[in-house]
Amino acid sequence: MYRWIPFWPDTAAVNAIAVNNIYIAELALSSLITLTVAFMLLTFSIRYRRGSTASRANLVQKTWHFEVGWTTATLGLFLILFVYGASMYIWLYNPPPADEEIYVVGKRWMWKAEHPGGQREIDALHVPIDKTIRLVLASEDVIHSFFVPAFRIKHDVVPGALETIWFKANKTGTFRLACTQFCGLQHATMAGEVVVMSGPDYARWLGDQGVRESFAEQGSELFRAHGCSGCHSENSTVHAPLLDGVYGTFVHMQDGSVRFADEAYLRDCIVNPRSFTVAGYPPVMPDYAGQLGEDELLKVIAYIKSIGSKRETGR
Ligand code: HEC
Ligand SMILES: [Cu+2]
Repeated sequence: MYRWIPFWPDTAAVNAIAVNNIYIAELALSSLITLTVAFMLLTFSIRYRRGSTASRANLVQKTWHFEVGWTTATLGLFLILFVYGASMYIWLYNPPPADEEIYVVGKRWMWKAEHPGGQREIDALHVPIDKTIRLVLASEDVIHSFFVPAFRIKHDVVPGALETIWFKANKTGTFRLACTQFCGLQHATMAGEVVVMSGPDYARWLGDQGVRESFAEQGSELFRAHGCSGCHSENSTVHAPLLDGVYGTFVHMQDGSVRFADEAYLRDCIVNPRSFTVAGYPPVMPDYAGQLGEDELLKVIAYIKSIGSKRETGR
């Protein structure tokens, strides 16, 4: 419908439709007002041009009605647009429950994606159509920005933090993926493609990757190899919390604050354990900053997310 607008990019996700609609609404309203003002400007210029016979006598009665009405109407219209835009923003930045979660690591100069089944790919992202995909984004080095124009999603990927975004593709095909944060000499080459496939095609693709271990299983091995299980297990002599089902709960801290255990929290626990302590436990957890790569951290986090859902500790 809006294909006639020059340079209109592909639209291949529900997120993109929402953004299109806002864009169209803004364009329409701005055009309407600009045209109205231009039209009146022209009309009055012609009507009161030098030499015209239009009356220039004072108004019999001065009225503010026009002025107030016109200003309030435009203000109201733009406020409606504001509310509409803000609600869309909230919708776009609050991931709905995901059908699938994919981990993406930005690194000079590539995008590395890892599927829950353990399938990995570089500078490419295969996803099924009509499914809500949640991406957990991490950076290995500097700030990158994950951008898929056809989905209208773009999110900075900042080292030392985990970000999440979501999308739901509604068109099969291959779409551009790019980094939009100048991240060094080869920044321009930090690009790839997103391949949206039908459900069966996607299942076949996953099966063809020849992986043996799921992402969480790889994390479970790291969990043992790095000694986490030595403290965080039932038969440990150290008084450390069991991590079963901690993901998605609220955790009480020693200092009285409460934190929500999302991916970013779990990452913080591992690389930044000195900055806070879980209530009721000694602050003995070693600092793993620098010992686990971003990739490995994501695996350990995926493992912690995968274990248990009931906590005996009753926290
Ligand atoms: C020396 C024992 C020890 C080791 C080794 C250890 N931890 Fe911990 N961990 C603790 C203790 C004690 C706490 C609670 C106190 C605190 O927050 O520092 C904790 C807290 C945590 C929490 C927060 C738990 C909650 O209930 O919110 C997470 C997550 C965690 N550790 C993950 C790990 C991972 C992953 C590793 C391995 C890379 C690891 N830990 C290694 C002792 C340990
Ligand atoms: Cu980059």
